[in-house]
Amino acid sequence: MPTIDLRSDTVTKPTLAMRQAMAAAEVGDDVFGEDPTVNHLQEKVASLLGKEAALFVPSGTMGNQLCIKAQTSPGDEVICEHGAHFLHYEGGALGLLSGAQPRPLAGANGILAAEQIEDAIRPSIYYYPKTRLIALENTHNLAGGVVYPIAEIRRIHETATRHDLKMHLDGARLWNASIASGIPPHEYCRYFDSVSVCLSKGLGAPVGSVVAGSAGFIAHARRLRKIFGGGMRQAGILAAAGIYALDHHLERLADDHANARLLAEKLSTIDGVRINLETVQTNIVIMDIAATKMAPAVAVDKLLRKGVLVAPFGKTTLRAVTHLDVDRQGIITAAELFKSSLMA
Ligand code: TLP
Repeated sequence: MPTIDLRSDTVTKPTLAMRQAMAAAEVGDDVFGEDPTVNHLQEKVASLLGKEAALFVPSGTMGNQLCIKAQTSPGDEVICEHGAHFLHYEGGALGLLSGAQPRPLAGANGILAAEQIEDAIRPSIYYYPKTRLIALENTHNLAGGVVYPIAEIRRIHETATRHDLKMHLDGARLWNASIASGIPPHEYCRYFDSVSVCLSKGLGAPVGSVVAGSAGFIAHARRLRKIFGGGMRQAGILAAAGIYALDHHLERLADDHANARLLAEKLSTIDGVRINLETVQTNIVIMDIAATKMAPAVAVDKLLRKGVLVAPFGKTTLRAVTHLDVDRQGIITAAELFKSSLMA
């Protein structure tokens, strides 16, 4: 029986060549700033994102939370889209770690318009929370991997500048956005004060994210990383995987996008499955199976028995994510197994 794991692009295993790069990595104590491979990764990512400095962190969650903590005070408000990852999948860390509160707004397929943000900015009257930060997500996970249009980011940035607000980008899948749109990562990042990108999603590294910003911001983030328990020692072994991933797995994200498109097109022909093909722009496919009358947990179980792993993603929806460890043939097989599972 095949195992086709489409639960997330986080499930990839390091390739042999990646493991060899990890084994050969020069290391040092990174809490002392002495790991040459970590330093190399940080310089490489800072340069790709067009920022002064960068910091290697254990996860995308820590990346987001460090960036938010560094730029807010307790009682501040963070404007975000209502499906933002940090609202739903980071354990309530915004309130717990930063004492800030979210101001979630409903976007169109995850995309907020500058006017919506402008309307949500608090007047400076003493009893209001202080609007401090605008946090965007590119690609937008819950919306189905949607790429943020750069023209809208530019308009949002104009609004932020007019109101003296900071901008944070959850760029866990910024690499996918860049490959899909042809817009280099640094072009997106110029509008943000802080950016968090992941190495362990589509890029296929086993662990790790990187935050980037000004040198002053990164010095602050380094202190917060230690406080959050994220100071790592001979982390060059992990950073080497990230360097390898950036050198070898970036361009191939286009294959994942083509596979997601193929999967979405095949699945949308199944009776009772509804997919908004407009949102299938990168490596994520979200499908609504309400009309099959099958609960997502039941569908997940049926598929599991046939060797296809997908994630329940809402009351009536499932999510499938394409990645390095699933090829085109795997997608074709998965689509057939979906058909027999959901129609039976
Ligand atoms: N997303 C995971 C789950 O948590 C849902 C996934 O499988 O997609 N930002 C975004 C946009 C993310 O999608 C994720 C992970 C994170 C941040 C957090 O990254 P990690 O898991 O490294 O903490």
